[in-house]
This record gives sequence, C-alpha cells and structure tokens, in this order.
Amino acid sequence: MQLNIDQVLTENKKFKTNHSDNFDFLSKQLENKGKNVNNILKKIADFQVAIPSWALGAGGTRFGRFGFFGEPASLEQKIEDVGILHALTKTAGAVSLHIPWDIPQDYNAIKELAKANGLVFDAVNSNTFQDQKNAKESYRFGSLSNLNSSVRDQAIQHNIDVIKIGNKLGSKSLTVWLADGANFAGQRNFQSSLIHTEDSLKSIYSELPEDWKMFIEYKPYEPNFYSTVIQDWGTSFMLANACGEKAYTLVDLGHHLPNTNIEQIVSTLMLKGKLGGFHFNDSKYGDDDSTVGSVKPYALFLIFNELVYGMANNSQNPDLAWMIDASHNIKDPLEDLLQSLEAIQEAYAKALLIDQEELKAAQERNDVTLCQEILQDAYRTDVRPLLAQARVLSGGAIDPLNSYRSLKVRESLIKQRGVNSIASGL
Ligand code: PSV
Ligand code: MN
Ligand code: MN
Repeated sequence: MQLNIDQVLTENKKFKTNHSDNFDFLSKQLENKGKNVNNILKKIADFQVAIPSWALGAGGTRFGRFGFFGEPASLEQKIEDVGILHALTKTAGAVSLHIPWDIPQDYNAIKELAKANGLVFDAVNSNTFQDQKNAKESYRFGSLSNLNSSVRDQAIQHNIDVIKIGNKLGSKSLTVWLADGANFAGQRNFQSSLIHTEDSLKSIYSELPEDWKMFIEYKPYEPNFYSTVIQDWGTSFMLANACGEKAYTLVDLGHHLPNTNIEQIVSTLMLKGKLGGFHFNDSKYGDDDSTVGSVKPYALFLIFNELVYGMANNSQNPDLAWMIDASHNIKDPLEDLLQSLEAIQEAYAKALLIDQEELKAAQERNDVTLCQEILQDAYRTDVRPLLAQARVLSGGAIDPLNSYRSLKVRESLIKQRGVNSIASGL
C-alpha cells in the first residue's frame, strides 16, 4: 500500500484554516523576537530520521508478545510501511535493516521499491545476540567477546556479510550492538572479554569500505543482568578510538542508567568528533522502548540543545545518523512512530529557538537565572505550527496522526495482509 500525495492534500484541506491561523500567529511572535522563520523551517524539513525495520511490528517482552494486526510480514511490506510514514511526515526518509531478518531476495527490486517510496537505506545492523538457524556456533556465552575463537570468527564473518549486504543497497554504515556480557558475578574475566571484543571489532573495521562508518552502541545491562562488555559511552569511545577514524560511538537514549546526564555525553563526544549516530526512544526506568518524548521531554530538549550547538560548532564531528529505536507491545506501531517523529521534530525545533549568542553572553556573565530563562523560554514555545508548516512545504500532512486515522491506513493494511501477519523483530 502506498499513500499518494492527492490523498494527503485532500486531508490537509480540513486543517488548512486552523493551521494558517496558528502558523501566522507563531511566525509573527518569532519574527518579533528576531528569529528567521524560513531558516528554521528549512532545518526542520531537512531533518530526516531513519525508521528501523523492527519497529514496524509489535515488540514483545520476555513475558509475551501481543501481536498487532496487519503487521508487515516481508521486507517489501516493511518498506511500504516506512513509505506511509514518510508520505505523511516527510521526515522519515530512510530505513534501517537488521540482518538476517531483512535479507533482500532481489536487490534491484528492493532498491526500486525504496526509491518509489522516497527512501534511502540507513545503517545496517548485525545480529549476534541470537543463534541463527543452522549456525555452527552458539552465542550463548557471547559473540565478539567469546572465549572460543571459532565463535568470534563466526560473529566477525557475520558482520562482514552484513557490510556486503548493506553495500549492495547503498548503505554507508554498520551499527554493532552487542548483547555480550555476564549474568553472574565471576562468570567472565572482564579484561579478556574486552580484549577479545576490541580485536574482533578491529577485524570487522578492517573490512569496512572507505566511505563507510562503524557505529558502536553501548548499553549498561539487558539481556545480561550483571555486566555488559560495552557498558557505557567511555567503553564505546575507547573501542572506536582503537579501531580508527571511521569508527564512532552511537548513543541510544534508552541505554543509560536512570538520571544519567545524556546531554553532557553528547557534548563531550561531539567535541572529540566521535559521535556517529543516535537512537531515539524514551524510558522511565531502564527501558528503551517508550515513545520518544513521552516521559522526559525536557531532557530530550536539553540533549537537542547540545546537538544543535555541536552541529554548529564542532566541524570535527561528522553528520549524525538519526534513527528511532523503539518497539511496542500494545500500540499500533505506525501510530507510535508518528508520535515519535513529532516529538523529535518538536525538541529539535525548540532547540533551534535558543539564542546561542545570548546564552553564551549570559554564561560569561554568570547570570545563572538568565541562562535558565533562555532555555525555558524556547522550551515553552508551542512549535507545532512550525512542524506542520515544514511538512506542508514538503508535501506532507498538516496533522499526520489524524490523517493516518481518517485515511484508515491500518484498516487497509489489515485487509491486504490479514489479521495475523507477524513481523520479525525485537
Ligand atoms: C537492544 O537494546 C537494541 O534495542 C539495541 O538498541 C539495538 O540498536 C537494537 O536492539 C537493534 O539490534
Ligand atoms: Mn539501539
Ligand atoms: Mn536498545
């Protein structure tokens, strides 16, 4: 199923007057404050976030999985789903595949389909956290960090195969997330785990094409509940440095212990030119699957403040790879992704409103109150008319979620795919 522009434009008629009133009011306010609204709109429109193939079906927990209806059962259907998100929002112009879940049968056909939906292929993700059918070795006790060199070799080869698959699709990066670690104290020697991981990552890195990047994700716990080999940004940063200049740290918002100052991590990594990618989600305790911005929107805004500062001031850091990384158990996944995309754009737009010069001057005068006011003034601005206007200018929907429902997208997907189709994923 593909949404066409006429359906979106017809939908927009319903919201047009209200939207114009809201946008005119806000742009006047912003221009009175000296903001260049057109520049902001362009930045919002240019901000594209990749959708991971595994977010399109209902996720699950170790206690169970409640399937959602009309889930995409093939790579083709996953691409169509991302196409629907992009047609509505114009901000989801990329898809991120997970191998071996998403191995294309016909590369040309898949590339054509992506192109027809306005999508490119973002980072490819390897999977050494599950044993694959007919695999010779098991990852039960780790993959790249395993004590047994045959297991490590299998995991290294898998990552190299993933690079080759991504290369045929036009991807330019590999994301490595390792589940490796220990469930019990004393189970593994920390140092040998780290040494093996570093050596394995270097072997993968040596096979990276010249114009590719490798992103190294970190996570403090889960599925291992005592220790994870790449547990924090420091470990990831160290490994990225050991591999070389094409290796970077990837920050996944849900991969931090409660109350971690993520904005400071972002800032440090950008200063060192080593922040490569970003996975958006939200979390209340230690989860990594809540809708972006649904629990700690102010924290997300503070993170975006550092990202915006870094993008303007840290030319040593490359362009970032943005992706949503969340998979839900009970919501319509496409509705959840629409909400997440809106929350990301909202935090970004608010951060763009911060007057960085004024903030710097207030910091230099140690005017603590004013520093806080500058941030909060930007945060308290309702920027949603800006997001809607950026979408209108790009041919998207004024109100994506509303139109998704009134165009009965899920109902059509169920009709086509059936109630019980199941997507592969986390
Ligand atoms: C597991 O925590 C995880 O959510 C990581 O964040 C990866 O990016 C993702 O799965 C896909 O492997
Ligand atoms: Mn992630
Ligand atoms: Mn995660």
